[in-house]
Amino acid sequence: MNTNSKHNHEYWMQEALSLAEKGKGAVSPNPMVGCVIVSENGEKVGEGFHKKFGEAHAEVHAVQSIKDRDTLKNATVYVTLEPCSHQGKTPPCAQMLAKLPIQTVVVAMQDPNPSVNGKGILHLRNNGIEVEVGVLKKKAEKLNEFFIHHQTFGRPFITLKVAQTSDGYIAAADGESQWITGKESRRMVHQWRAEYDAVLVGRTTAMVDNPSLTVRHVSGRQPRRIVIDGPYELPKELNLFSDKFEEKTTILTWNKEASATDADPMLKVMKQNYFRGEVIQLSKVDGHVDLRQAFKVLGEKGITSVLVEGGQQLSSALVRQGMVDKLELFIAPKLLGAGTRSFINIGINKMKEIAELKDSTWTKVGNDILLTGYF
Ligand code: AOF
Ligand code: ZN
Repeated sequence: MNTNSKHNHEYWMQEALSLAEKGKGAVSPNPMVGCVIVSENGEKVGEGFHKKFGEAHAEVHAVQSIKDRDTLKNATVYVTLEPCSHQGKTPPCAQMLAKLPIQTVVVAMQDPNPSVNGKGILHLRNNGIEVEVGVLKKKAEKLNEFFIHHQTFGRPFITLKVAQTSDGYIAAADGESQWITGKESRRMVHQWRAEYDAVLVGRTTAMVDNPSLTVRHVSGRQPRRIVIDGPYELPKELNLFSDKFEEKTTILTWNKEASATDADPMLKVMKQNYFRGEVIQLSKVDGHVDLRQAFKVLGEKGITSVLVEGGQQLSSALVRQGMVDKLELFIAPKLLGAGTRSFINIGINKMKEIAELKDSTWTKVGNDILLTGYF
């Protein structure tokens, strides 16, 4: 068997990608990484993936899983991300691999992290190891779209999630919106909450829906909950502030009176109500919290992804300012006839200004359909 054929490379890289995915929800802000080691005669002899933030990298687990060290001779290592070259929380993987009697390292994509970014590949090549880059690159990039975005732009990847009726309404005339979609779609959203670093809502949604934004119906870790409250006036009794829930709720405000200390009387009351919050003071632009600054600060705090769950005003502002990366739009086979129309108002009046999503796909979820697309 020709162990280096394109077909084999893709086969083993797919295994490594499937392994990487097992780290979903547990490794952020670091990437999901998987690694498979294939011996000279074409057998898989080792595998591993990055399991938890701050712990051993995928390559280390894969090498540790090898039973017979002799099988490493002239072996091929498949890894979904360029092996690291820096001393971080763990020693550099490229250096570790370069000391093994392996022949080839096949990498799906270069690491966008500035402390690696090609240096891992260079180190392997300088030590006589063949390196092939780009096998299943698109899939690897998709898997780590949050990590790549955060490393490249320093701010989180932003997804806008919307549920609407088939006639385009996001709420009834009386403002009620629970529930437009079916339970399968709602379960999917809870799964996403467990996978995104943070969930964000605007002030009106917090007031009208009083959401908890917690993960239910599925198991998984809780995301950070973020609410924009420019004037810093939301009632302290809202679920976001008062539920006995350990995950922090972050309030983004322009109000200069707000502060993160006990000198802030509102925060003091909220803390008595079990609030484990954080207040981030930002600039005011056109009467609203400076969203660009908000995401920069969140990025600096290690938040790589944000799921925006409403409402219309916040969503429109984000789309207008070009900050939304992905749209997840659920469309239910239901009609509301009159109500709040269109999940965003982005001021497009002419056909020639029409906005078209990229890489769009349609998926059936229960009785709803889900449109996924990129801005
Ligand atoms: C991971 N897991 O399997 C690989 C990573 O903070 P450290 O020391 O864990 O290093 C994190 C960086 O290492 C990460 O941003 C990425 O550039 C590189 N590769 N990271 O957490 C892994 N292979
Ligand atoms: Zn590493």
